[in-house]
Amino acid sequence: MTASQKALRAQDSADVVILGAGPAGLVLGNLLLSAGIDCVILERAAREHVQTRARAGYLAEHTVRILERHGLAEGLRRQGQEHRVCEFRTVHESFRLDYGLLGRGEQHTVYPQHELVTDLLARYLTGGGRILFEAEALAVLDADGPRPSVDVRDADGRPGRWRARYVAGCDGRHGAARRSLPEGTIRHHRDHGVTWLGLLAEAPPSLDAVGYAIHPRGFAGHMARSPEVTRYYLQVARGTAADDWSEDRIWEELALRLRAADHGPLTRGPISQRAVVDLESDVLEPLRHGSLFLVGDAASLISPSAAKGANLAVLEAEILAHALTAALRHSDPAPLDRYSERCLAYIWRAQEFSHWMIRLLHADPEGAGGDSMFADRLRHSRIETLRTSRTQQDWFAENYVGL
Ligand code: RFL
Repeated sequence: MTASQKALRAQDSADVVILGAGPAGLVLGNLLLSAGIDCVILERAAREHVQTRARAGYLAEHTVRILERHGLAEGLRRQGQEHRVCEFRTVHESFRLDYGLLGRGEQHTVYPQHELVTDLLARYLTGGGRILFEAEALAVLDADGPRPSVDVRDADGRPGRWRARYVAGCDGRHGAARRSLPEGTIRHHRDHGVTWLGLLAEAPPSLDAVGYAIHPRGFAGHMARSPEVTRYYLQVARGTAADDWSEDRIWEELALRLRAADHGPLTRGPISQRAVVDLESDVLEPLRHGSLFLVGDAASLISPSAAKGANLAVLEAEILAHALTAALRHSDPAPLDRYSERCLAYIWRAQEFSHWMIRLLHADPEGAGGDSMFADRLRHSRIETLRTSRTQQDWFAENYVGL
């Protein structure tokens, strides 16, 4: 019998059913496992897909501390790279901020998200954790009652049902947890009117810093992922398809916006992945509906401009793990009652900073209303304040790395 066939037995159950094996689901699974809580993870994709999906890379110190606290940081300690400088380039000037010396003196650890996911998964399986791949959650049922359940479908389309005491929706923005929320759940949503072409280049980093180019032709970004791989972003017109740009055109435009002529050439290499990202944010309120809890991207989608999504996912997973342990081990429901409020405070703070970054890096989108020159002047002033004011730099550093 295959793992997914086992999922189809009618009476499968676990105290906590976790939907999704991203950073949120796997951190939660590991923490529950070490607390001796009976849990299972249901993951729609195949294991290979989960372990190779390149996404985030910048982990805040707070995130590293959580992972360390629970013995989950071995890989990132071994292979992660410390980053603490970002460089802003405009057509007028460029300046660097060593945020490791500003604010709280914290820095990022760069460690590709799929490597972290691979580590977390290995650890979960070694500890005896249960996980079903290619098991898609369809709906969470009876979340308001004492015995919720999750309808699933395996890769061959066969249905099954998992019974639970609690369900953790760690299945991202298009998952079943969000679809199962009652009518009237509040979803605060903002489309920032900006689109990025996200690129992974098989090329060493071109700068020893995160690079942010603020250019009349649009934003361009440079972020190291490893000594061999670099992520680049190019702001493109809404509606652009991922394959619309040739590799030559991409490198020329990156070089132009990052002002390679003044600062040195970019190290080119094959573009191995490309994706179009419309910058959008949303927050669901509340993050709890009866026995169903939203975690990570399922709780709040945050534009990647400030690299907060995976960091929030890990933080929320730890908060929920403690709360579920208190409820299931010590019959103390109070931390679960506080889960939504606690997490929303972090989420809104991260959203606010991410919004500030978007307005720093991009011109006002067309149709935003008002005088676009006015918005441009404001943006110029914002950059100047960041360049010249130590107070503003401290604020930036604290929010850039912190949560
Ligand atoms: P994930 O990682 O999306 O995992 C959700 C999992 O759920 C599965 N799933 C289902 N499983 C069962 N049934 C269903 N119905 C299901 N529907 C979905 C999926 O297959 C998947 O395995 O969510 P999670 O765990 O909440 O983690 C969130 C982070 O992945 C995300 O916030 C970050 O990647 C955002 N982000 C970044 N965050 C950072 O903190 N630092 C960064 O440097 C950073 N860079 C980025 C990013 C996101 C990016 N994209 C995707 C726009 C760069 C990019 C390009």
